Order: sequence, then C-alpha cells, then structure tokens
Amino acid sequence: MANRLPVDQVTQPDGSTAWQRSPGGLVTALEPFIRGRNGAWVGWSGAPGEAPEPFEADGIRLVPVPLSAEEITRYYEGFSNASLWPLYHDVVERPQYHRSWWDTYVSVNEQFAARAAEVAGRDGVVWVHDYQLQLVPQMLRSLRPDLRIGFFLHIPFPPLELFMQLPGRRRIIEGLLGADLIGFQRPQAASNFLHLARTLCDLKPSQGRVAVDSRTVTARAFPISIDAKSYDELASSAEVGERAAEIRKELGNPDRVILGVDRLDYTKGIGVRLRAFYELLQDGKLTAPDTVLVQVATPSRERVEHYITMREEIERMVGHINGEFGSIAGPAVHYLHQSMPREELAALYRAADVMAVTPYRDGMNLVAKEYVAARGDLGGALVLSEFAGAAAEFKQAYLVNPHDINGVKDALARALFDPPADRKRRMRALRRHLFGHDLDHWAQSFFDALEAEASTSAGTS
Ligand code: GDG
Repeated sequence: MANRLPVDQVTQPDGSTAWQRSPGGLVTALEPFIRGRNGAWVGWSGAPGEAPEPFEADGIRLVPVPLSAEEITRYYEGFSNASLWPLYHDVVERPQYHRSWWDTYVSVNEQFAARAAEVAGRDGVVWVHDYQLQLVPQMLRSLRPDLRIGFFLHIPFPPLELFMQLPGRRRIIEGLLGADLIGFQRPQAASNFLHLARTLCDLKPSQGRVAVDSRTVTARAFPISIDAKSYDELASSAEVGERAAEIRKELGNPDRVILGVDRLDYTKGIGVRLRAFYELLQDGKLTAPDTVLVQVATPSRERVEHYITMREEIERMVGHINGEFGSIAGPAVHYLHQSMPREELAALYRAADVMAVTPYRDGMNLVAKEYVAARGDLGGALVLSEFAGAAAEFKQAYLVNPHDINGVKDALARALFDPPADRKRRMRALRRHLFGHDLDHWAQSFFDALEAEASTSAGTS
C-alpha cells in the first residue's frame, strides 16, 4: 500500500485514456515479491473522482482508492504535505495545522485500510508505505487481526521536541504501533519513534522492541537503496556515453560541471548550493563559463503554498547569478524546471565532475546513490549533506553541513580540485558500499525481518 499507485493515466493519440507504469524504482524492486505472492498494490490513481475497478498493469494487480478533490486538498496537499512533511524535516518551513486536514487524513486512512482489508488474503502480509498512511497499520489490524503488517517510512522521523507539536500526535504513534515491524531510513529515527512510544503511550521499549497488548512491535533502520546494477548498465551504455559528451559540448565545453538534481522542494537545499557557487565566483575561486552549475529542479507539489514561494526565490537567485556572472557565451547556472527521461538524467550524471546534494534534511536521497551507480568510470565526486540518510552509508563522500556556507564552498572546491587519484579512491569506496546494499537487499531484508517478527510474536503470545 502506498499513497500512489505505480501508474499514471495518459491520453492516447485517439483521445482515449490508458494506464502507463510510472518508472519508479520502488515498484520494480517490489514486483518480484508482489508477483511471487499473488499480491496487489493498493493506492490512489493520481486523479480526483471515482476510482476505476481493480485492473492489471504489466502483470501487477492494482487496486485504486478513490479520492475527491476536497480529500486531495486536505489529506494530501494539506495534512501530508503542509503539516507532516515540514514537521518531519526539522521544521525547515513552518508546518500548518488545520482541524479539517487532520479529520480528512483520518477518514482517508480509513478508506485505505478498508480497501486493503477487502483484498488481502487470509494470513497475508501487508506492507504499508510512508507518511500519508501512518494510521493504516492500527486500522487494518482492527479489521483484520490475521494479517502480518509492515510499515516503512521514507522520510525522516523527528525527535520528541518537534513531534510534540503535532495535533493528533498520539494517534499517529498508536497508528504505527499497529504494525509488527516499522522500518525507518536511519537508526536515529527508530529511536526517536520508540522514545515517543514511551512518552505518549506509556509503553516500555527495550532494545528496539516494544510490547503492545499481546504483541511485540519492532522498530529498526532499513536504509533504502536503488537498483545499482541496472543503473550502472544504463549509464555505461554507448548511447548514454555519447549523450554525456554531447551535453558537455552543448554547455560550451566547460572545464568543470557541477550538477544538482532534485524535486523542487525546500528541504533539498537548492539555495545552499546556488549561494556557495555564487560566492566562489565572487571570490574568484571559480570563473564562469569555465565552470557551470546545471540544476535540474523537477516540478513538484505546485499547488502547495510553500512550494510556490520557494520557486520564486530560487528563480530570483538564478537570475541574479546569471546577471552578474553569465556572458553572451552562456549562463553560469543552467536551470531546468522540468522533468526529464531517465536516460537524460543518467547522461547528466555521467557528464558532471561534481554532484552537489545539499538537503537540510532528507530521508535517504536516491539521487546521491544514482550518481555513484552511474560512475562506473570512477570519475566524478559527490558532495553530500550530513543531513541526508545517505550520509550514514557514504562516509567517503565530501560530507558537508548545509547550514555552513563556508563549509559547503570548501567542500565544492575540494571536490572540484582534489587530485584525480583521491577522487577515484573515494568513488571506488562509495561504489563498493552501494553494490553490496542495493534495492533488492533492502526489500529482502525487510520481508525477512517481518517474517521473523511474526514467528517470534506468534511464539510469545
Ligand atoms: C523520498 C524521500 C528518499 C528526479 N527528477 C527526475 C527524476 N527524479 C528521480 C531521481 C530519484 C527520485 O526522483 C528522487 O528521489 P530522492 O530520494 O532524491 O527524493 P524524494 O522524491 O524526496 O523521495 C527521500 C526517497 O523517498 C526513497 O525512500 O530517498 O529521502 O524524500 O530517483 O532520479 N527522474 C526522472 N526525471 C527527472 O526529471 N526520470
């Protein structure tokens, strides 16, 4: 179960509509598990109004949950993306709370739970994903006590000091405790959760586990990953290699290319790297267009207020830098507010000397992992925020504190100018870690742990 089904509705040339699989890594990773168990995917279709009947797409049974326009505004854009999202990301923006948003979050979670309760087989396994559905585990358990329930949170889980501001805070913790296994990106998130279970629900967690009624619930880290092998293959293909060379040519054959790829989101610290790049140009440590910054900012949540203002700020900054440091020969910052095909992204990774990933807070950050997977040539260097989940694994990246602009400038300069042998050594170490911890490893270890939990709980109850 996830907020979204892994499909998008597309309009055909003849005007009729059809479903097309969205290219996300998650569905590819889970596909073998879903198929192998005769499973289904429960989620929202992405459009308001009535839901189509369950259907098959590329061999996976999809079970749509309908959402009205008002539910989308309150549950999805409101409580999920304007209350929970900023709160869980260290209050980078001030969360907004409205009672009507919370009420709709509860009722939509009820609809999801009811739909899953109808379709799950007897003694089946249900894996619930992400912050939009945190009440589902408990709701589903009360409808279907025979099920084994896992939950995975893709974004950070905040410390007690921040979480306590959430109206509905206790319901959320109780909701999650309906699962047998709760997975987080980082160990700190699991311990934040257990601390809250103690404070808000008067429970006694110990060593990553907590007894609830006659059950045991486990909370642990399962850092998500990517399909490293297939990304590596894609990025080292002749087509992508040619396109990477062409990109550098189109950029005017600069000496150095810095790249950022993010959803246009205030958590991603796009402004941080623009600021650092700007100051390096001002200091004369870099010159444009010998060095350029390419920033892909994929459109995201465009109806949510915070996103509208942040887009204006970023675009003003890009204009400012280009006004000052661009030339007739070309801009200093190439800013692309658009979504692009996977192949083009892989070519950009391959064309970039430095990848700048500077979020203020991020559950994991798959872009960092994709960049490493794409650099089978051992070229390139990764500048990575300590506040991204990926930093816990990628110790050999150029790690930075995104709140410290001087530190970011310094890391960018080192990543650009360190001797090639040092950069290579770092990239080799990053790749070694990544290939030993890919997406399949993540999904398999979660399922294994869920099965182990269920048998332990069955033994103790
Ligand atoms: C959440 C958490 C966690 C981006 N632009 C384009 C494009 N992308 C793809 C990237 C990457 C994905 O989108 C973004 O993943 P991230 O992990 O960087 O960030 P979120 O979207 O915020 O994801 C995050 C993740 O869940 C998984 O648990 O890591 O912390 O916030 O795969 O390549 N893909 C294409 N065109 C684009 O223009 N094709």
